[in-house]
This record gives sequence, C-alpha cells and structure tokens, in this order.
Amino acid sequence: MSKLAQRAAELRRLLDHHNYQYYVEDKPEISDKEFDRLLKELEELEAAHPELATPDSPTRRVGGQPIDGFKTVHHRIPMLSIGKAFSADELREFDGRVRKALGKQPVEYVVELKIDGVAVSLTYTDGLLTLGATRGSGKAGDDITENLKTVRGVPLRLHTDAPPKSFEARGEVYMSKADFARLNEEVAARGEERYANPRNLSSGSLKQLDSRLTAKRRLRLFSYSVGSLEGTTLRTHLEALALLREYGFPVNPEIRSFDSIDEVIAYCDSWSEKRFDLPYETDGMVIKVNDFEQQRRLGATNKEPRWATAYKFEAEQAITTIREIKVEVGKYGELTPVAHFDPPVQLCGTTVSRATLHNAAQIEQKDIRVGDSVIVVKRGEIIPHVEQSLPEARNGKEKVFQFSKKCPACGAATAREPAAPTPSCTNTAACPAQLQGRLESFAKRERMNIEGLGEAIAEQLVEAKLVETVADIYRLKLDQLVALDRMGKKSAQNLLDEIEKSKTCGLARLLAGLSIYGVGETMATLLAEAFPSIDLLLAATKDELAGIKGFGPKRAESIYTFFHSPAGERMVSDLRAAGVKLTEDVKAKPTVGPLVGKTVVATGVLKNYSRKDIEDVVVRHGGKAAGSVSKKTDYVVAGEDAGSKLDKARQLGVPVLTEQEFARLIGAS
Ligand code: 0OX
Repeated sequence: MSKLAQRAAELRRLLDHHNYQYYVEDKPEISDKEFDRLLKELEELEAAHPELATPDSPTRRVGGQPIDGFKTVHHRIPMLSIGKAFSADELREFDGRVRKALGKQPVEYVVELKIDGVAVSLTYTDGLLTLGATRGSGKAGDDITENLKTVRGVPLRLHTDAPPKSFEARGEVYMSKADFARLNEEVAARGEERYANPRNLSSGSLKQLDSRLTAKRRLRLFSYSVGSLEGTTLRTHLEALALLREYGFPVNPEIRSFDSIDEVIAYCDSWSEKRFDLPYETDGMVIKVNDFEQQRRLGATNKEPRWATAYKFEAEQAITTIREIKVEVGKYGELTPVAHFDPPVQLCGTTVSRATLHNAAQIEQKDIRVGDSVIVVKRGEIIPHVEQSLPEARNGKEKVFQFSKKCPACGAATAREPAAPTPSCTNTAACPAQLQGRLESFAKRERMNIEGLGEAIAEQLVEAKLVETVADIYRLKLDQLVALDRMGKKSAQNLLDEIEKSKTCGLARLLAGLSIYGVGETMATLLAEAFPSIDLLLAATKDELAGIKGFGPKRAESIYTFFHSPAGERMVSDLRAAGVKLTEDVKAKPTVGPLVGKTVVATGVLKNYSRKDIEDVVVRHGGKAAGSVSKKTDYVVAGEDAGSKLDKARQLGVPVLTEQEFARLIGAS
C-alpha cells in the first residue's frame, strides 16, 4: 500500500473511532476542532486522489449532489406502529392480554425510552450501508440513504469481520434539544419561522433533497430493533440490542428489563419528570416482550404488534402566575392580549414565558385575571395555552383585565367593529407596531422573500424612523443600515442585496405582501391572475373584483379601498419609482391535469412545502385551495399533527394524500 493510501486508511480508522466515541459511547476523546482537522485532511487527500476514496469513508457524511426526488422503498418486513397506554391501569390491561395469550409462562419485559424522533430503517449488504429509508406508511417509505449517511451515529459499515449477507437495523433519528435550540436560533436570525419542535426539524432535515443541508443538522440515531431475524440466532430483544451495540449502533443506555408489570410501571413513572433533564426529547416509554418466540406467538394486528405498547406521558402542564397581560398590536392593528408568566415554566422541553389569550371573550369566559395562578399546557405539545385560572388561589389583589381605550404602541384611539373579537388601533398609517408587523409580513419567504428582514431588524428600522411604509425599504442606504444595532457592513450589504433581489418577485407575491385585509397568498395569486398588472388592477371596479372566483363583495371592498386611498396610491407610486416589478408573468392556465377544477385542502405540518406553498401549487395546477373540508373537497393533503380537518375528511370519505402522494400526483416526484 502506498504511503498516501496508508494515511487515508489511518485517517478513516481514527475518524470512525472518534465518531463512535462521540455518538455511541458519549465519551469524546478529542475536541471537535481536532476532529474537523482530521476530516479535512482526509477530504483533501480523497479529492486529490479519488482512487483512495471508499464507499464507507467518513467524508461521505458531509453530503453529496442534490437529487430530484426520493424513490419509494417497500419494507420487506412492515415497520409497525405501536399501541398506546395512557395510564398504569392500561399498562396492566396490556400485561393481562399478554399473559392470557401466553398461558402460564413467565414474561420478561424490556422497557425503553420512547425517543421523539423519526423512525428509519437501515439496510446493510455484506456489512456496507446500502439503503436507508423512512418508515412512511409502514409498508413503504422513501429512500433517504444519502441523508441517513450524514447522521453521525449511523455506522457506514458494520463493526464486524463476518457481516451477515443482509442486515436491517431500525431506530429513531432525532435531534438533541441543544442542537434544536441552536438551529432554531439560526432560523429565527434569518427572519424565518421557527420550527415547533425537534421532531419536526429532524423530519424536515431527513426530507431534504440536498444531503449537504441534512449534514448540517447534526442528526443522531438510537437504534432499537433488528428488521429481519433471518440468518441470525437471536432469541431475545435484549440479544438484538446487544448485537446492534456490537455492530456499532448507538443504543439508548436507559433500557432495562423486568419480570412484573408493577416494576415496569415504577420504572416508567421514574422517568415522568427526569425525562426533562435528558438532552433529547421523549414522549413516553416503550414496553416490549423480550422473548422472540413469545413475540411470534402474540403476533400483530394489521398495524400494531400485540407484544409491545407505548406508555404515553401525561400531557404536560404547569402552574404559574400571570404577572401581566400585555397587549400586542398586529399588522392590521388588531390588539391581542398576551399573558406573561412569572416564573416562566418548562413545558415539553422549552421555557414558556408567555401565551396568547386570543381575545376579550376568552379572558372573560375563563375569568382570567392579572395576578391569577393558572394552569398552562401545550396544545399538541407545541403552542402554549392557558387552560384555566385557579380562583381558589386568589388573594384579592388580582385585577380584571380590560383593554385600554388607547393603542399600547402609539397611544392612538382604538375601536371595535361590531363583529370583531378584539378592538383595533385606528392609526393605520403611523402606528409603529402595525408598521413593524407589515414589514415582517412583507419580507416573509412566501411573499417578497427578503432573508434577514425579520422581527429584530424590522423593529429597528421602525424605531430609527428609516421607514414609514414597506415601500421605503427600497430607499435604504448602506450607512443607515450599518448604524443599526448588531449590524456589520457585510450583513448590511447582504440585506440590501436581498431587498434588491425582491424587486423581481412579481405582482402576486407583492400583493400578498402588502397586508391588504383579505389578501393572503392564495387570494393574491388569483388577483394577479385576473389582473396581471397593477394598472389593470387599479382600473378594476369593485364589481369586477367581487366577481373573481372566491372573492365576494367584502374582499373586493377591502382591495378597492386600499388601492384608491391616498396611502395606497402613494404605495403604488413609490414601488413603481423603486423599480419593483408590478406585473405577473401570465402563465397559461392548465386545462388538463390532475388538479384542474379540483378543490384541495392542506392541513397539518407539511415538510417540503409551507401550507401556503402547497396552496400556490394547487392554484398553479388549475385547482382551488380551500380552507375547510366539505363534501365539495376533492383532496385533503395532510401533514404531521393534522387534526379536525383530517377527521372530517375521513368522515366524509374525501381522499387524503400524504405530502409525498400529492407531489407524485402533480408529477413533482
Ligand atoms: C422509540 C421507539 C419506537 C418496534 C415494534 C413496535 C415499536 N421511539 O424510541 N419504536 C420502538 O419499537 C417498535 N421502540 C422504540 N424505543
């Protein structure tokens, strides 16, 4: 072997070793910097001498060329989901069923933390990782091999000299709470919307078509089962876990086994609070019958094994005090009461210091007062919510909340429309909070897509009086931006470049960005389709506007009033003077295709599209995007955590598509 080949082999061995120490043993021996140095040396060596590269080289973890879409993979053995128990009694019922089916045999249970991540399958051929897939429907998932190679705990080659011909490991890909917090900060700093939880971010990361992006997400793995037992001599789940560990997979260290359900329950309960100290999120425990022969005898229903169950931790709640109810002012001037907690509480792994109270009616109906002790929960483990007040804990000093007659941001008078849930600030033109809201909304990715113009910058631009309308951003100068807090010359220039780039977004995005009441992305697309230039739009009558499909007189009135008010006229002339594109390229509307004339509702958290993206896609394919499910709905596209709309679709028999199926339907994957 040449000297260089020897060094490459040595570097690979070292990198694998240190990767293993870090991600499997959790005992790093060298610093991240030192690790990166070794990796860089190997990368350079392989780049200069491609013949030295190997398919299991650690350099493969940094990602490769983007791909157009994921291939579908059929799981040889279905990836089952798991039944749930919500109480100790339900665990005893599970134990009762197991013991009844097994006669008088002793039963041993293995108890694992239920990692809140994304289930994946990893197939090794002759010891080399050849296929990585998502669980998908359980029967078939997506081929995400390149993305899974970037997950540091995934062995690229099994740690054995005598690998089986084929071996499948299954497990959960997750993101640590710390990595999630760091990445989410980065997301927010770019002015983008934060991810709700680590699971969504992990799942989104695994669905990236460009594996270099996945590589940046620092995903991790815990392996918890072997797919097929064929060709193995494994007799128990504990033996399978030991084999996985031996092969180099990270296996969670907190797994224990017990002979009785009482011990199982005690172990589960011991984690109900301790789990918040773990560096990753868990949403329960998994209890499995250890013996494979017993597992076989118990069998499975068509979706769940009878030999395992998940014990879900109780929905989290916390008690704290409302120190203050602050009123926030939205982009339309709407006033939203927000409860601020003292002390902040830990819920589902995040610190919660505030929650919206929505409107006066809710506050009144729940009798929530400033100074009240309240129970706070997270809905769907995401959005903090004041469940109820605790009047019995009052000391008489609590204060009933009332909206002030003045806007908290600008002091102008507020007014309440008869049907509105809250009052609004009437100072539409000059209220700084409204302007800030409009700026943030204008810059959003699905609108004018100005990266870097998020909450913090918008606030400063308004405070420094650099802008009075969204059109004023096109007049910003470098030295004005550099004078802002924490704004270097480079970031200022980047922001100016982004602002310049936004000029070509086209009329539909622009209309969506102008905060015209009743005009979001979907309506803006329809509006720009009906009137593909601002001049045509300005010439439109109220009746013509109301005649656009889905519009009606109220929306038409709002649009007409906006463009024919002095502020609207000035906005158009400023945008025109700045060279912002005020036309929409007319796309021939499709007359044939799977979505022509179809009504589609998107619901839940989608991975590759924002909800608005998918609505845009529907409209572009000749369909109509609707907000609620009815008999007239042709398809519901359901993402994660889809709720009542999905239920309704099922009730009405409306076809429900996964995001992937939707993409396939329109020929995008
Ligand atoms: C987890 C986890 C998920 C195997 C058959 C039923 C469930 N999220 O941590 N699944 C399983 O096991 C499967 N174990 C786990 N620990």
